[in-house]
Amino acid sequence: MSYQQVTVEQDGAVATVRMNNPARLNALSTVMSGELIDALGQLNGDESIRAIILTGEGRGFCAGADLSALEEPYRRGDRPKLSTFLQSDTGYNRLIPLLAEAPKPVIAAINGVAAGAGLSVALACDIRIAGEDAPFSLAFVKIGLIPDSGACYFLPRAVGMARALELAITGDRIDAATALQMGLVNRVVPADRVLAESHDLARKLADLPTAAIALTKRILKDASGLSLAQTLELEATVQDEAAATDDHIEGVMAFLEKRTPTFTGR
Ligand code: T3D
Repeated sequence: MSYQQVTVEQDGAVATVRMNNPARLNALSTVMSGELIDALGQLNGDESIRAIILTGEGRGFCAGADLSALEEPYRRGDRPKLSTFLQSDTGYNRLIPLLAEAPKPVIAAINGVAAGAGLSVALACDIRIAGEDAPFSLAFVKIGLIPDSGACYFLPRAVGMARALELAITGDRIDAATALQMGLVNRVVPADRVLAESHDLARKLADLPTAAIALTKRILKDASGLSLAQTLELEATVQDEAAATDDHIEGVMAFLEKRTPTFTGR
């Protein structure tokens, strides 16, 4: 996979996708979002890849939408309909499900600032590991916009409605320690350990039953709006899918035979 603003590296069953426009703190241009969509689409369909890391080049993770693209039309007095972009082939509404609904674990290795849609992108990943000096800002309100790219879905689920509302309507910058304390990120590590820790976790996850991980991701999201009775019913249905995998048989047999299981992801 060869791109202008994204790089993809493979190390065994782990792929690292890197947003690569460091001069703009990896702001999401339409080129970058289109390339992310292409890369993630391919990695999601590649059975040999069993965990994905998303990170940024340089001192930023992602500074949100590339605002420089709006300069020309706004100076001309144009008022582009942003929904047209959001719902386009290179728009965030295509990108976010490729992260959140990937049939394998996705780790955001947050190497630096995550702002606006850059924070939304991190929230769409399954696990967030942040450097201790990484700041976070839901910057949308500072430019008169509402949170998009799934932030309205993921943020209250991560930090609760009261904190989500405060972050969203102030756009205030918070540091990594605060982000950890409120549940916005899973771990904070020294800045020079972000990628190494993300790799260690990705490798561990890649050795686990990938199909069960994919089903777990799906059911936890689907169950969040259901009653207990509906959840129990859904668990029973999805458990049949999990039990039909080779990895379920392997896990049970390995336990009974007192050996280490070898999971294939199928
Ligand atoms: O459909 C749509 O397009 C709408 C969707 C919108 C989704 C959104 O994401 S809205 C929110 C967009 N993002 C922002 O508003 C954040 C803007 N950036 C900042 O507030 C700050 O840059 C940061 C807090 C992220 C980092 O601050 P700092 O002081 O560490 O760095 P800096 O000096 O501001 O930025 C470094 C360079 O990156 C600078 O370029 P220069 O002056 O060195 O040539 C800056 O202009 C550039 N940059 C940073 N963010 C963006 C950007 N360029 C374009 N777009 C950006 N979002």
